[in-house]
Amino acid sequence: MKDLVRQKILIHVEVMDLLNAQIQKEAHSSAVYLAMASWCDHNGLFNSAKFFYDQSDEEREHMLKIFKFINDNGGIAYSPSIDGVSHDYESLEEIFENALDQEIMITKSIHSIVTKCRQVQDYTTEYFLQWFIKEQMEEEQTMRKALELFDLMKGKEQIALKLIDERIPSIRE
Ligand code: OFO
Repeated sequence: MKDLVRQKILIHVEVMDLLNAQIQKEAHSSAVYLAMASWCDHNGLFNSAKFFYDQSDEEREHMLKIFKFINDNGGIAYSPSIDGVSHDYESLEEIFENALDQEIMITKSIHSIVTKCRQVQDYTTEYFLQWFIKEQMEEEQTMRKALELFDLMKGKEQIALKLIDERIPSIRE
């Protein structure tokens, strides 16, 4: 019986460890985005708050996707414990910068699991992770787009400043 169960394990044992570590990272991402949503809520930035609440939900979905994949393929998924979530932010821009860093870290992590899959010929997991590769590409793009908005605003501030400066000579009439 034990042998029969063992035959059902499609995931290489080293890859399974990495997938469990990834569960931890996705859960951590979810918690980090929740903290960001809270900061936005408290600062009256309700659209951004919704963005991060949704992002937090998505990360939990990612975590569950991996969790189910492990269990459905004869492995054992471990429920993650979360700590080290900061709530200290100075600005919305800083939040999006952190969010981009978070996504880049997750992308690298997914890629390194794929590398391991190839080394140990775990093609099942490699195939499963293709969805995550695409997802990470999109999520990094989303965060970069948000940061571009800040750059755009900075540009506008500069233009506004120049306009004010140009008008200064005419205010003493
Ligand atoms: Fe889990 O998708 Fe990004 O981090």
